[in-house]
Amino acid sequence: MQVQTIATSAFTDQKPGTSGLRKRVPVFQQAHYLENFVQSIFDTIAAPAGATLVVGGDGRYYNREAIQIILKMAAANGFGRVLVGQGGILSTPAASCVIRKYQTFGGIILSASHNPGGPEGDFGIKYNGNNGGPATETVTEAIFARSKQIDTYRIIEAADVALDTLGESQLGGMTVSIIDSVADYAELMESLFDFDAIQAMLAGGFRIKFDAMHAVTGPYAREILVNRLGAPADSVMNAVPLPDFGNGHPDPNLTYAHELVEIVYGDNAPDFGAASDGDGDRNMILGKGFFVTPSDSLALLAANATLAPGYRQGLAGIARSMPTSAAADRVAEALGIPCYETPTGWKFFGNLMDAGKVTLCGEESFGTGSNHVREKDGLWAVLFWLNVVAARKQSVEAIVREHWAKFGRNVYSRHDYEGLPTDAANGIMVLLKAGFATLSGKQFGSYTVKLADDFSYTDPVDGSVSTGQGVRILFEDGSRIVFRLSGTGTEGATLRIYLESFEPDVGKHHLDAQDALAELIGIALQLTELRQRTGREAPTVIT
Ligand code: VG1
Ligand code: CO
Repeated sequence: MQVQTIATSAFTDQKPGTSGLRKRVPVFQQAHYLENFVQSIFDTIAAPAGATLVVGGDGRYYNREAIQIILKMAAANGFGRVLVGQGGILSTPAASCVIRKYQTFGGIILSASHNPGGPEGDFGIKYNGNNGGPATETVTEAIFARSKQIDTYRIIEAADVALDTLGESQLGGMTVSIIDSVADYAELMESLFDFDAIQAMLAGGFRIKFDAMHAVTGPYAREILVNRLGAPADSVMNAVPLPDFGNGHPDPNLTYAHELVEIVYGDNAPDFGAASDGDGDRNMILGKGFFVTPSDSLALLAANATLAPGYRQGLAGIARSMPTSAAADRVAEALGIPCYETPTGWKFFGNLMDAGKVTLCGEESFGTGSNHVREKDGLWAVLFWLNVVAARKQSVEAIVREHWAKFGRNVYSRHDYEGLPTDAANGIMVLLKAGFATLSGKQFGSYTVKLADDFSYTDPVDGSVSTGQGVRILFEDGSRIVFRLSGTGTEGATLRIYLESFEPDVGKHHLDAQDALAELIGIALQLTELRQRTGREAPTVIT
């Protein structure tokens, strides 16, 4: 085996964001760019010689090229074996599943999630540890620090590996195992949910539509929903993963999944609709003409968890990201279990799950998951919902309305302003923080500010502290406005405004969230001087 040590110079911008390093494809295609980051990962994790790694991605443009580079670098860095999803495909939750099942040292996931793909789109890479979860902030900071100092990387000279053929081959002194991308994950799903009940429901005429958005979940949805559960083949749409996602934006929300939304809000709508994102970790759940807010979805799955065989013994606790609504907190209280509030990003849930403190986790950004893996999991949420609907024999809408009647409704919405000039966005955050000292006690219409701060989190397991995790304006009546800048974008800045109020009155539960939150929306615009500073009249995306 010919190991080459290649001289390189460091890039200064390889700082992982909310979920790994994400850049435009041409940035990753620069000479040494990917190699530097991969070597920085290997230098940081210091795997013992002969260790096993998992590698796979969401199939976007540059996935295969990147995998060839990573394999040759893994061989040069002393790994003994790499498990690769067939064709280079592994959804993010499937990668987590494989890392855990085969007890590997860790894994590298190639994805920019919901960001557009193609030669001019985005690419991304992240490292997950042996628990199957995204590296903690301590590790990603160390990788970043290393990337700023790196001056050589190691790679072997070898022919490309055939990624499409199942089986083993040798690369230098390392074994490459091409594994079925779907089988291990599908088996895990079958162990958690009542497939017989779902199958019977589907056979009885319950109609579903799942939109894979031309992204990674197509093969997974086909195998699970069609082959194993017996749904008609046309229940899965846009099921072939494409390197450019069909020029779409594989983000399952009311804006970008409009094709599905038109179907479930149209004539002869199916009983259940769902979609997932580029890398398969997000989910959107729809009933006939009805949208389930992700925060409500988490609360609802928690309240109904024992209907699913994998959760029959109950939940240890729940965790939600700070901007996610407090609907789950109400369920946790009723169940007498703890509820943790973490910063945005799945990497903060790992320690809590590893320590057995929580079973379910969720984010308002269409992310829900549990301790079955250490990533959020789109199809898992879909199957969980189907299991709940099959057990309760009610419509999605009826289940949500009953939940609100019992617990009250946390009215919730997120307004995203995408593609803002970075200066303008930073200026808004500075303005908000400058107001902290004087905001408390201040009256805005019918709302009085109780507290304004920048959220920081102390991990209850390892004591690590993460600061600067979002500006919170908390009002006396429990309503909130949260402001954050996105850490996953690659162009300009995205300002996210999260709005929440609580409505105990069933008579008002039918109200549209935008109407119910109108006054808070006005306060958010006033506090940020958004229109004056950005010239924007309306958000890019409302969820
Ligand atoms: C967004 C979401 C966050 C999620 C992250 C990764 O981050 O808000 O909740 O964990 O994407 O999801 P940000 O920093 O842009 O707000 V995924 O599906 O991209 O892996
Ligand atoms: Co994703």
